[in-house]
Amino acid sequence: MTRTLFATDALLPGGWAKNVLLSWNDAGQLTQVQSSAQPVAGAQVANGPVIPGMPNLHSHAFQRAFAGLTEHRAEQQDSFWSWRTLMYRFAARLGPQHMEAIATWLYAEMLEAGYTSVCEFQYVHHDADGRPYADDATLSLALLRAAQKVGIGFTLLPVLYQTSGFGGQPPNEGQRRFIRSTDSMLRLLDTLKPACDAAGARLGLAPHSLRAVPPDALREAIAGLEALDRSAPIHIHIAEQTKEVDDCVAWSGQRPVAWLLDHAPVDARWCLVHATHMDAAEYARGAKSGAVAGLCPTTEANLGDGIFDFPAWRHHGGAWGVGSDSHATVNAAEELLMLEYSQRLGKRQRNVGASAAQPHVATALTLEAVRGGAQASGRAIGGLAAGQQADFVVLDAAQLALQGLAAPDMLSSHVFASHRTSAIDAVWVSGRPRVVAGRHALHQEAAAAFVAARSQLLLEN
Ligand code: NGQ
Ligand code: ZN
Repeated sequence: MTRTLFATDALLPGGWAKNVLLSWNDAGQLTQVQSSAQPVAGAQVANGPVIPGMPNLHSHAFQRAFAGLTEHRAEQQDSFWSWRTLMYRFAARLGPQHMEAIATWLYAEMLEAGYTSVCEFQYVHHDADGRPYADDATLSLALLRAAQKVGIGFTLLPVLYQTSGFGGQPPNEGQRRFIRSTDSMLRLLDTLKPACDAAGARLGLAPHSLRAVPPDALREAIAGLEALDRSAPIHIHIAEQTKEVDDCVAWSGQRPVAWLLDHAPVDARWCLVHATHMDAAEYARGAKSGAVAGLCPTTEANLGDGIFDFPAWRHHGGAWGVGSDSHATVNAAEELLMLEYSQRLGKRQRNVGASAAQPHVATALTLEAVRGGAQASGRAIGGLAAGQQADFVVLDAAQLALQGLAAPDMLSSHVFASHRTSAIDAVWVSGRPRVVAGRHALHQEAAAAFVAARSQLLLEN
């Protein structure tokens, strides 16, 4: 097996470097990243610039199968909440085989689109009637198997979900498959830990939102997780919709991010997914907590959530990364594009995402999103440096949008001026090529199984 790759250009944590030799060990961990190197006889040579693989920090895999199917008027004024009603209807019919087929295709798509790992925020736990499966871990294990089959890095975040609104409102019918006690969640984590360890996956916990998890349960679940793994990742949906901010204020007198910072041990283990609606104090305190802001730009646009104030978060040194969430779009470059464009539209400026260190927007955003995504994943996938996993993407220097350009402009063209995945040549995870000439080995069979699963789910509608 090849354990070296030579690249004329590579994006290292400190910026672009020339003539880089990447070396890794049998475990898929980078052992050396040497710039200004000589091509080694026998080393494979990359077909274009090498960039770090992007961690996808937020996914609900099953939602891929109804992407595109809610883009029609269902109510006088559609919203996140009317979308959610349709999503619940779809989730109600899902079986373990559907889950595995959908996730297998989705994860192959992610690899082809520049993601090398994914955090799965997994909340459909029970059967269609809301009863636990004979093996309570059935649906989580289906996702883990899908990830292993296609070779994407994995962080499993089983979701705690107990109430339908602030102040302990009972769950509704559409939520029956999600609900579990704190004790049963801790038992599920115990069951999943050895399976995740054996698969090289990380196990964390996701309290769904402050709407869905009362304060006592939040405290007990985190204590239980800490007993299992003191540094495990903790993800939560926090302030996506203005209605949830208003409801939180009515319940507690505080906005959700402020409430969380005052009542939970928020630190670098945490990922605040959709921290969309914060006031100035929340931007400052949230960023300084060390938590990662989990941005899902295309989903947030698709659902009409609002615009995150990216410069404010960065001004306070906040970590951030991207997720594809509902998977209306599955493409790492496109999330960066949408993030940048939302800022341009909101602020009437250009190149908002550039930084003092990196004037090229795509370069700056890629490096920061990889770093934050790795932190949120709880795995050593933070870029092209010794000790990190050998997860990287080779751009296709022969692609029309890239031909003849300097490396930073090639990445800019990949993000801003190509037909999305078409500029990706190869994707490596843990030192193994999973995508070659733009294609995953399981592309065809996984796509066919996905379409069959989706057709079956739609028939049962
Ligand atoms: C989810 N998705 O859990 O899939 C949520 C919708 C909710 C997003 N927040 C459900 N985008 O938040 O209640
Ligand atoms: Zn989500």
